[in-house]
Amino acid sequence: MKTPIDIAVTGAAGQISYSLLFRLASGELLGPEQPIVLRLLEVPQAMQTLQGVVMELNDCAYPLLQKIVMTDDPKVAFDNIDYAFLVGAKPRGPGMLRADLLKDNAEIFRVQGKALNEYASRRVKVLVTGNPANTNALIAISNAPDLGPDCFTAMAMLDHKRAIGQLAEKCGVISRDIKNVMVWGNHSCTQYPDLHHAKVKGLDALSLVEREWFVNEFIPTVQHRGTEVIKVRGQSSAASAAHAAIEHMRIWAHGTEIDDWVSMAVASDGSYGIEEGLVYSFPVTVADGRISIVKALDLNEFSLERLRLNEAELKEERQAVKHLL
Ligand code: NAX
Repeated sequence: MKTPIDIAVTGAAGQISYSLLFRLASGELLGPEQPIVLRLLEVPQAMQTLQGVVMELNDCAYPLLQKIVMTDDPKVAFDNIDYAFLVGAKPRGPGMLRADLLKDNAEIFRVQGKALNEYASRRVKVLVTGNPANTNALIAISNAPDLGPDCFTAMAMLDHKRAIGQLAEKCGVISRDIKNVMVWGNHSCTQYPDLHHAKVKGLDALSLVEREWFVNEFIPTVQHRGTEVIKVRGQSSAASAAHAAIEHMRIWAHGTEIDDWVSMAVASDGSYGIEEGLVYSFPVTVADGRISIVKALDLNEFSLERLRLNEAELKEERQAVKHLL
């Protein structure tokens, strides 16, 4: 039997985790041979709900699930972990300003960044899902100097999958027929889902759809998909977000396909003129656990303008939390 691998999930009593935990426990991330320990972090008020979720996990009798740790202490949650799904964050309350939300959540990620720095394995892979995900990841990076930025990412995978879903529907193909879609920038309505390099069954996507559809339907649909799901379902995206989180980590652990890339928010290295250090979604490839930004793609003025808008928005977010960096 292999040595178990420890995976931390924060916000473990929330709705994304209600889908995520059961899929992790069944072995979807690391495969059917790899035992795991789940280390679940919540706030004290949510411990009873979390207890109920743990009862259900136990009731599944998953053969790979070696142990479950429930805690409200980040030190315990992050002890020697190799993977961290940072899902927990405060939702935006009624009348709450975006700046207030940024500040409240920033504090959570300052504390968790410090705890990861001290207690996590030196090769930990951290995925920030809790919003505002890019800036939360930036705060965690700033508070984890011994780990370094390469250990941290924020989630753009749901946006990436939404873009593939929309294009597949439009072209009447299945998702597997689509390659090289990308989503640039911030996980917000400013994000830029880009089809300029996308292929559908090997053909240029933009030769198959009208430019009008790309600009006036595709881009806004992907940008506002989260709001639309809330309107129709009455609750924010949960199962799709959990799926995206697993896909993101699975690809980080096992690599991208040879002829494709995915979108991940990582610390910018200055590529495409995006200020170094900002956590920004780029097209990336992954090999041997290392993420590389896809370089030197041709971008027209239409795309560059949208990339700059995202950069400006992320700089504004950074400004709002600068006391924590
Ligand atoms: P829920 O409100 O259902 O769950 C959040 C959980 O986090 C709660 O149980 C809460 O008690 C817990 N929590 C709060 N502070 C915590 C702390 N300091 N430590 C540990 N746990 C803490 O939200 P859910 O629908 O699960 O969404 C979670 C986060 O994901 C939200 O911030 C949401 O905005 C964000 N999303 C991000 C997406 C992305 O693509 N990056 C897409 C989906 C989702 O909207």
